[in-house]
Amino acid sequence: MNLRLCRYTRPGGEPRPGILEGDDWIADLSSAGISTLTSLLEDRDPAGVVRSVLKPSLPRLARNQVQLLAPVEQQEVWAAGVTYVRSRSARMEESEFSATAYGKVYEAERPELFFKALAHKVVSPGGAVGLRRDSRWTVPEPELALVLNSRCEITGYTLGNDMSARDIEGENLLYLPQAKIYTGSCALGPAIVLGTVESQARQWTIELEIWRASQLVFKGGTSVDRIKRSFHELAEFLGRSQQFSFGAVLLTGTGIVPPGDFALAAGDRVRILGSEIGCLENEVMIV
Ligand code: DO4
Ligand code: MG
Repeated sequence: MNLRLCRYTRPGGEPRPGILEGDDWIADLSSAGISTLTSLLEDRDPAGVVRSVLKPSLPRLARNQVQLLAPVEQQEVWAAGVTYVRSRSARMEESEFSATAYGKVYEAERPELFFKALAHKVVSPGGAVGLRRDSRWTVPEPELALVLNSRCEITGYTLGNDMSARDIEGENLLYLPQAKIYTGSCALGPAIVLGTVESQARQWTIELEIWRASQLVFKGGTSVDRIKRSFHELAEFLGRSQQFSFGAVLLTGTGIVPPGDFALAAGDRVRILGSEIGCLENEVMIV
């Protein structure tokens, strides 16, 4: 059974690490002396450490009495782009001047990697992701996220939403940071799956649902195995000549892009479902 490491808080309390058990329970790891995700993920075998403390005597909390937080503490969040054929074609269609750059980066040895968010800006499960007020065409990008320790080793997997303003991105490649980095542009969660190797994670699927009032206005899915590059390759490039003292989270790119005439609206609900990981659900708000 996979272990799903989460971060949660009770009203007025400090964030704590826990293990999600089914849909309804969280085992409190802080009662076993594990006070942060970061320290656990630095261990050579985080799944082994958790298994050794996950006893029936460990206190459990009902999930509906706590608030789940994004499973990130001081880690920077980075993202890879144009790792799926679907993303390459969407980018080439939206941009008049930069189509060649997207075509080239898909084939190149060096991947596209960009900074996405500081940990304290990441939106938690149930929080609101943002729509820039100067964008008319924003979409969610549901992505598998690699959770890396300070040695840039993959310690687990979570889900991420790389919210993207396609009109701003498509206007000029140099506007990419504005299209990608703004209030509420990155959500992570609901948990980090530990103890899984790349070959297993590549069997997973990711699905996206977008709800407007009670209508399902978009549904799509992809297989993680459609990612062109290996996870090791992406992590290795990120860690080249760059130190992450607390580790990092690396989104691996999107393979699901809604049709060109679809744009998110305030009040929409975005649900990203990942095999083994769970569901990352957020409401959309103008920021
Ligand atoms: O260069 C554009 C960003 C691509 C991206 O975020 C993705 O493919 O997921
Ligand atoms: Mg993306």
